[in-house]
Amino acid sequence: MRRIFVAAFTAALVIATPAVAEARTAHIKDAKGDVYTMTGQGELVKVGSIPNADLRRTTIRHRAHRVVVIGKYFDLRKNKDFITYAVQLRTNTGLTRDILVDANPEARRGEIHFAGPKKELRCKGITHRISYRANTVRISIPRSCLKRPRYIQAQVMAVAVGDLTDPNSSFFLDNGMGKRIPENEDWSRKVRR
Ligand SMILES: [Ca+2]
Repeated sequence: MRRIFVAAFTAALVIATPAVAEARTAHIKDAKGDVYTMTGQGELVKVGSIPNADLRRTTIRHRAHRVVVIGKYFDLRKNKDFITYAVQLRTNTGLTRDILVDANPEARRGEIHFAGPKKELRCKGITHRISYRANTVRISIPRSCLKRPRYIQAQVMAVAVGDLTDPNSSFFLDNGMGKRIPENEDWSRKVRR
């Protein structure tokens, strides 16, 4: 039922904003304080604003040769957390790719992973950059790795896991799509080339 409602709502938005759907850049704002954690019973509970988890904004640019995604956090810092910025892209042909940037105390500059539905794939020329000063994670993907799509759509999520040596450590997640529920699976609007 929820899915049907979400689909209907998304369709209504698309109809209401035809001009905007043509843009080559999308900005997705996300609220402050909408970070969730999971209890021992597997229940998701909202915990407010947590460093390294609370997303503020995502910018998606569809350029001539590259797709650039910039995730901005409210507070990205070098503490003991293991952090992941996760982007899923979908193209007009139905191709989906997962792009993950992982960073931790041993690897502050982070590592990037590019994967299809079943396994990690090679993407020559993919780059990433984490700026703890600007609170951003920037990902740049050659369009050739996405089979030169006409348009792309994105979903974004941030995950932070606390000090792994601490048995009471928890994990935090924020869905960056601007809805106050972590289970949100809405895609961004189409960002065309
Ligand atoms: Ca947020």
